[in-house]
Amino acid sequence: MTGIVRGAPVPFDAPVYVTRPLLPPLDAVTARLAEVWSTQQLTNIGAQHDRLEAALRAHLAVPNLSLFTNGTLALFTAIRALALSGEVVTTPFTFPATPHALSWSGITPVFCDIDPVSLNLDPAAVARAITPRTTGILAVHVYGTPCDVEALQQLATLHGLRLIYDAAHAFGARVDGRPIGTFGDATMFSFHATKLFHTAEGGALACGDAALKRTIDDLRNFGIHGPDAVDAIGLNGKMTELQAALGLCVLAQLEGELATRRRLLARYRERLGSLDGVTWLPGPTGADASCQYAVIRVDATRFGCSRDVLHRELQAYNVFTRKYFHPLCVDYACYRDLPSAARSNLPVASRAVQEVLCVPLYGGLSEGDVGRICDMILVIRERAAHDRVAGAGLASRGE
Ligand code: T4K
Repeated sequence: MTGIVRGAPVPFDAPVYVTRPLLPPLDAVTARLAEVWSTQQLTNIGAQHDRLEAALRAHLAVPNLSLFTNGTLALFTAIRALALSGEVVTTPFTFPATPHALSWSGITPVFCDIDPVSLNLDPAAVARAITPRTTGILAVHVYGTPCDVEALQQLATLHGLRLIYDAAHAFGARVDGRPIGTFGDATMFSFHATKLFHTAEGGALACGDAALKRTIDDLRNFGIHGPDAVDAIGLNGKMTELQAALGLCVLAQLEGELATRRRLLARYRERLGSLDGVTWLPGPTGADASCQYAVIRVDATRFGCSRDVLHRELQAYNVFTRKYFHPLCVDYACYRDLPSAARSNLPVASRAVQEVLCVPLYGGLSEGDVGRICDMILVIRERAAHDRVAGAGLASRGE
């Protein structure tokens, strides 16, 4: 059943999640796995790995790329390869992996506020957070929206800092045509199943410096430099042949997935683009966009109910949105006592985290599905307005 029956949207029969992985045809995956079986090489930088590394280097248009078993270990390795220590300035509006990669490396994350429009690190706030102990900036292209790369690079250069980008959400994004993985000293990508391009679990580091790539490659393999040499304290971050084989199959389907996501994003914007109380993040569009997430901001006063109420009410229709990245990292027990975690330091992030909502976006959805989700949002909004007049119900709930 579809659409609206007697003024009420009909819930989806099956749950609609914020995302679903791109699943290539099983035959294609089996054929690749047959190649792996024939070589009996399952990991330790085999043929599938090398093929995928080369294909992604070309796709992302980066000079050097190293594949990892997940994005978090790629981030750890970038931090070690660039010899960061002391304090690193970062954003509180991200997934836990970002600040954890610093803390796990014995570095103090120094959180600073974000830009009210892009929701990425505010360069002016970064400048204020730099101290003599600062060795780097770890910035996130959150939701795939590029950071102010120019301003951050200027700060890094001025203060002699390393600049690492967490581009977990920004696969394929560009800044005025320039590939996202070509900024800063190193850029991390995540290839988790929830990402546009994935290898079930996986990740990569891009960098401009060939010597840095060699260090990264050693560090992701226990620091082994040759048959008889271990030159550094490395970890095991290698991508397996099974992951790489899947990745090659996913990459072959990527254009189709992107085209669908672009259509779905356009449909969302067409239906909800001018809705009072709903703002769309102004990320890049067209070929420059990563199309990783569809993100709205809900202004409770103008919309009629809070983001949390909308999130909960959509569940009644079998639609499972996500409040990425709620709570802020500074609200985790492990960070809450840091001086930079003070709310007074983070007014913009504190507001944004109450308003953002990621709505479903993936190639398995149809434009009709997106239309239904928009109908549901509109009906929830109308009900909140009605309740407001009546002084009860959704709008008055303090969530
Ligand atoms: N930096 C940033 C900024 C990040 O966002 C992330 C990861 C990282 C670093 C670290 O990269 P990795 O080490 O993960 O490579 C998910 C992902 O696990 C995580 O990779 C991602 N960010 C984060 C934003 O989202 P959860 O806990 O929200 O995922 P989960 O399991 O609730 O999945 C969300 C929805 O996706 C499910 O409701 C259904 C669907 N799903 C999920 C999986 C795993 C599927 O349909 N199939 C699946 O296999 O963290």
